[in-house]
Amino acid sequence: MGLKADFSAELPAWRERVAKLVNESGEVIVDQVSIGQIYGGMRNVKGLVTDISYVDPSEGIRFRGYTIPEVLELLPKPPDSKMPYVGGLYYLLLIGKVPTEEQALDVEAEWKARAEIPDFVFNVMKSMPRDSHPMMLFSTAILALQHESVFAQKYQEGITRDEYWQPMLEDSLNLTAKLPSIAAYIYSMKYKSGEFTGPRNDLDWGANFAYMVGNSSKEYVDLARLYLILHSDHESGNASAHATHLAASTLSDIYFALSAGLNSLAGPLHGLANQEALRWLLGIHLEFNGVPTKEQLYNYAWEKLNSGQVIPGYGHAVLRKPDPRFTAQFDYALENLPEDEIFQIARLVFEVVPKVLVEQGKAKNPAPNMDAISGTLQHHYGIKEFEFYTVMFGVGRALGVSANAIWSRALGQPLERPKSLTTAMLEDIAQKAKASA
Ligand code: NMX
Ligand code: MLT
Repeated sequence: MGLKADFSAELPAWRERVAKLVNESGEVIVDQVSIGQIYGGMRNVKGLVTDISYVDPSEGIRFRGYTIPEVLELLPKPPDSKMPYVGGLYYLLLIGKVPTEEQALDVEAEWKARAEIPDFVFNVMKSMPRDSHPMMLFSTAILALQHESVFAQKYQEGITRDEYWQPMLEDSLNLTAKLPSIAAYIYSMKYKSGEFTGPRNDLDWGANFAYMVGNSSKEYVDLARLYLILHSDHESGNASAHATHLAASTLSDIYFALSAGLNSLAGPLHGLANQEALRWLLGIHLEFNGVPTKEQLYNYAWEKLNSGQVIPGYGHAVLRKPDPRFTAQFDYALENLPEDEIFQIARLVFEVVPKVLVEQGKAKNPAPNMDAISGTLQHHYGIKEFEFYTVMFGVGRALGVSANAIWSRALGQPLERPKSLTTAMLEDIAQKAKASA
């Protein structure tokens, strides 16, 4: 397998680099932590490392050093397509280099060869109540697949620590190969006829997702590729990446770890915000019987804030400017669906809501994140069942968190176990600090 050989080739230099850094500079202080940060969700505490992506507060995400426009420009694209192969993105995340077309197609071929899903996974999903949340079905299906884990089996057989990354890569390819089908099955079972069309061998991973959820138009296939790429990674501290990393740090396999990550993606302050954002836009459409005026929207936003609600899709724990993942989707909508009324509302919200949030003076970032717009595009192309959107986010996010999990194994990252204190201890520290000030 080309991907495995390319990963093997990268590894020795990385192992040497990390060992040198830790051996020579292990005592160097990187950050301090305040009582406010301990009680405040550890915001901006620098305690994690990844080389796969980095979020600059003003600029947004870079994947392996490349901005979103650069990624979309540089990755190989299928013939007549505006958006790249998602397999190429996975290669970039894993290997750190922009793939050739052959390397991107190699990942796509690996996924095709591993896409078949055992029947028991479908049976588990079928046995759940029909009104189950799609994220529960998605996470459960992934957990059921743990039965197939190569890592769990090899660990029992006693492989060495240096080899751990190999079955982790194997499991990650096996799992990511199946995700578009699992997601599309959930979509079909919950919202459509239930007659599931499996993947086609002549389509790439992103195009197959579009095909299986029932829209193979050129525009939607490109949007599906864009969506899956944009949602893949957002450095290591976001809740789904961190939860996946924490679970995997116990040497549990990627099935257990991704399921844990997805369970945290399912909260409204994280991935579920995408369904909430569309719900909020549709609510505005209903309330005003179309697109409101600026003034109506301004008052509406204030009403929501005054009733204690957050405005979904706005604000961010790290970003302090509009999210470039928002911008990429906004530009796609401007080009392809400027007349869509829900998009026009999303556009108006983008003009009005940051001003309202600034006036309220609470949110540190009044700008939109990617969830503010992602559902609007899906809704336009017929994926209207917004409870499903977080599953789509999860299909993309699996790429980033699994790439990180493979690298964590390869670099021998240990069990994650930070220290906690009691409130009395913190009060004591605070008192001593006051006394010595
Ligand atoms: N609407 C209303 N209030 C907000 C918003 C918002 N969009 N964003 C932040 N605030 C409030 C926040 O609730 C907090 O209030 P309080 O002091 O009463 O607890 C205050 O502003 C300060 O919060 P920040 O420090 O700016 O934000 P934090 O880092 O704590 O949280 C989010 C970040 C993303 C959770 C927050 O901005 C939010 O709840 N946004 C809406 C939900 C959302 O879009 N989530 C998706 C994030 C991206 N993703 O995909 O995961
Ligand atoms: C993400 O993509 O995970 C979100 O933007 C949340 C985050 O980075 O904290």
